[in-house]
Amino acid sequence: MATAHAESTTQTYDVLKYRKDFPILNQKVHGVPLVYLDNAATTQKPLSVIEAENKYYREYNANIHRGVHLLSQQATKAYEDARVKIQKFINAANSAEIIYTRGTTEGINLVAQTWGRKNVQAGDEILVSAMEHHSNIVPWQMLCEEKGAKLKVIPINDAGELLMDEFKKLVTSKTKLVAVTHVSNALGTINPIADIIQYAHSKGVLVLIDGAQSIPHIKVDVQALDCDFYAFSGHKIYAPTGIGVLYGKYKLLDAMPPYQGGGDMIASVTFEKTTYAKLPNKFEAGTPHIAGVIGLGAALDYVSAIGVDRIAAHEHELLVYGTQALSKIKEIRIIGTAAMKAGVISFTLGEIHPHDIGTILDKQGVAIRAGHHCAQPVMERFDIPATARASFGLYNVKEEIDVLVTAIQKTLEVFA
Ligand code: C6P
Repeated sequence: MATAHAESTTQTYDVLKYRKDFPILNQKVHGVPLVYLDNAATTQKPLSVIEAENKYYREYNANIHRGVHLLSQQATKAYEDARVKIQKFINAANSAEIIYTRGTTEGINLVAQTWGRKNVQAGDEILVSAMEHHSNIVPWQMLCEEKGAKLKVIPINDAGELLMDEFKKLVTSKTKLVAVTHVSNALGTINPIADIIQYAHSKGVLVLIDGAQSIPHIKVDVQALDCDFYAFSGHKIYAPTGIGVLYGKYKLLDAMPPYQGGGDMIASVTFEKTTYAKLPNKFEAGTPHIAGVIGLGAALDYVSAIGVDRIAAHEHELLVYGTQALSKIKEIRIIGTAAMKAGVISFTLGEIHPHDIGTILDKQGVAIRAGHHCAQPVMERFDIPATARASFGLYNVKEEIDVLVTAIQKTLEVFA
């Protein structure tokens, strides 16, 4: 099992110091210390993020791009400075390629409804993988239904890895887009997106990457990857909910029609004709989530100060430790055993329903997610209704995995 960035740099990784930055972790639930292992659902927020939002509301709350007054100028500057931080974080060529969205879901819908409606015709094909989150399936299904296009699915093996030979066979002259996740939320698989992008481009096909689960764990360089679109959510990378990013290549975004109409996305409006603003404003209609943007900027500062590669190495240690520990429990079946994995362990426990596992673990202070993880086709592929899922963040420690193991053993006793 490997990660994309598994160099051993953990000697100086002061996890106990980082934990202190997250006040929420220091509490008891049901009378026992909280063990938060639901980071794939959402991550906790460090004080610097909470304080950045708080400072905005306390000191310079104002609408952006509109006011001549000082507070509005300060808010606009913070909002646009964050865009440059994001640009640097993912190494985009131009800050105008960074479009604020509500999250990954909205980013993918934006591409489907604008690029897709303009460029996809009857008989065209869109490729997704069998491990996609519903957010990277349903928008394409909606588009295909509207246009009479076809959605095709790249299959996966029993370990939860993409079948690359099958992928290559599925790319045809009708394929318009490959939309694939970088990291599977249900399996933890890290997909070989550089190879996928290279192959798709050799056939003249664009690629959208769902980066919801990769952004906090893998250093992303959109120019090196050469992806056409990359969508992610702030809340998975220690930022507030309700804010996300769609990266798109300038030329593509510039040629796309707007997504929503309203204030801030126009150059001029008359009843006869409206002209649209330049990028990125063209895609940012209405008053945005200004505080969220500022929080996202603070979160990227926080993560960058630690180093994404060092976080990845730490989480990889947890993944290896956790996989070994859970594998010793004979009733456990780990779903998702790819050679390249991020810090996600999905499992079933004998015949015990994952919701029961989640409930019993919760009583012991352990927060995990149970269900289909908005990836029902993955559950179908493995012939299970649901899994229990433990997922790691930069602040988790091995002792928490020990608590998880004990809590699972207690769950088995309850159902014995
Ligand atoms: N997965 C999970 O518990 P939003 O909701 O827009 O922030 O992210 C959607 C999304 C898209 N793609 C992938 C791979 C994801 O994991 C998610 C969110 C959460 O797994 C909530 S369902």
